[in-house]
This record gives sequence, C-alpha cells and structure tokens, in this order.
Amino acid sequence: MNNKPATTLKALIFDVDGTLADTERDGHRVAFNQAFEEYQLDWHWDEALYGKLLTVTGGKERMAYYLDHFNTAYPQTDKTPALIAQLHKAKTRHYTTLLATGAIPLRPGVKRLLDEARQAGIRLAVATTTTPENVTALLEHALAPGSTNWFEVIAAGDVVPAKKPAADIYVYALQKMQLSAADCLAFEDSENGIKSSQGANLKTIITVNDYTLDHDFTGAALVLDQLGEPGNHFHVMQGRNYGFNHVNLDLLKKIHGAM
Ligand code: XBP
Ligand code: MG
Repeated sequence: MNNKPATTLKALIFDVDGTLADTERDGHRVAFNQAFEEYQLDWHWDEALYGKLLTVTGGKERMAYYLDHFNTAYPQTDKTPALIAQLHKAKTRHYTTLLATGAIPLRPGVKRLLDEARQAGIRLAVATTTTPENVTALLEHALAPGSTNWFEVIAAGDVVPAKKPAADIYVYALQKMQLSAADCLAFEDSENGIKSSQGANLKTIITVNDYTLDHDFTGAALVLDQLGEPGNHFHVMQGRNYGFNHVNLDLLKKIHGAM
C-alpha cells in the first residue's frame, strides 16, 4: 500500500475572525455598538445577543438580520440599506482604531505556525468575510508590521457576493493562487466557516472559541481548543492528532497526507 499523499502540502489558508484572533466579542461587537452610539441609535448588542447574530456572516448582513429578527419595532424604510452602509463604515473605523491600540492579540500558536510555514516555503492566504481593512489592521498590529505581505492572497469581504457558509471565498483564494484544494489545508473556527471550506473541498482544522464550542464540525480533520504551543498543549475535541500536542508543520503534513 502506498501511503504517500497525492500532492505535497503547498499552502495554508486561514480564516481571520475567531481563528487568527478572538476578534468577535471584544472587537467587532464593541465597534458595532460604538457605531450605533455615534448615530444616536438605541441599538445595543450584548455578548449573548451577539452570539445569536453571529449566525449571519458579514457586518452589513448582520445588521439587516438584527433588524429583521431582533428589533422588529424599528421602522425600516427604503433608506435603511443606506443607513446600514454608513453604520458599517463607522464600525470599520472604530474596529480598526481599536486594533491599532493592540487590544486584540493573536491566538496561541498562530505566530509560531505562520513563522514555521514561511521558513518552509509553504504559501499563505486568508479567506474571510470581514472587510479587507480589518484584516490589515489585525495583521499589522497583532502579528508584525509589514506582515500583510506574508499572505499571497487576502480574500476578504465583498470580493465575492455570497459570503460564508458559501464556498465562494475559498474557491476565489484557490483560483488566485492557482492551486487545487488537495494542495492546501484550511483553518477555521465556526460552522459557517467549515461549511465554506468544505464546500471548496478543503481539509479543515478547527480551533473553537467560546462562541463556536457547540457548533457542528462534522468532517473536520481535527477540532482543537487552540493551535497550542510547545509549553501550552492543545486539547483534542475531535479527530486524530498523531501524538502531537501542538500544531506544527509535521502534524499538518500528516493530516494532509491522510486519506
Ligand atoms: C467573520 C464575520 C465578519 C465579522 C465582521 O466571519 O462574520 O462579518 O464579524 O466583519 P468569518 P465586517 O470568521 O467566518 O470570516 O463587519 O467587516 O463584515
Ligand atoms: Mg471565523
């Protein structure tokens, strides 16, 4: 029997929110509320409500969902989409300002794994529903100045019309890199995320967070509480870890090579 993988591992594709950093509760949520205050709206998203709103990816789409399902008393008019667009611009400004203070660090193991991949010549990409400026702000302030350039493709936001759980953003990233799904691994934190990556046929590694602990990750190659570090081991929730206690390239090659 030949256990060699059909291809070598060529690239890693990362989701951003919840995967590279825990940005939702203390980042995006806070920025949405700041935008609502700036526009003197009495809308407020507490931590529990925000968990429900995360069902919908994309900030503009999330606000529309909030009005349709959680604030039905608000009188929507034909001007509401324009208000949402303005609110979203304000939210992006608040969010990137917050990130510039260094308020949100990367999750454990993220920088170490990115460094290791770069040294080994593994290509890097991002596939996210968030606005491109948000990705740059996180990378430049939480990873390293200039680190946006570590990523060959940053597929983000409205570049594809159908956001996650649609597969489009991953398909777009693969097309830009001229790679097939079998050459890559994806990293996600949520059910919408894995639906998207699996829809593009990508093997996916999940690191959960407080908002996604109970999500359905059927089909994931591995589900962990974090990527971990040599002195801060991951906890395996689902899948095979091949005796490793933190995610490194050797583990990724095993996962990639497994049938
Ligand atoms: C991220 C999102 C985004 C952010 C907000 O999902 O859903 O909408 O919460 O970003 P994923 P914007 O991690 O699956 O990509 O406000 O810029 O849309
Ligand atoms: Mg995510």
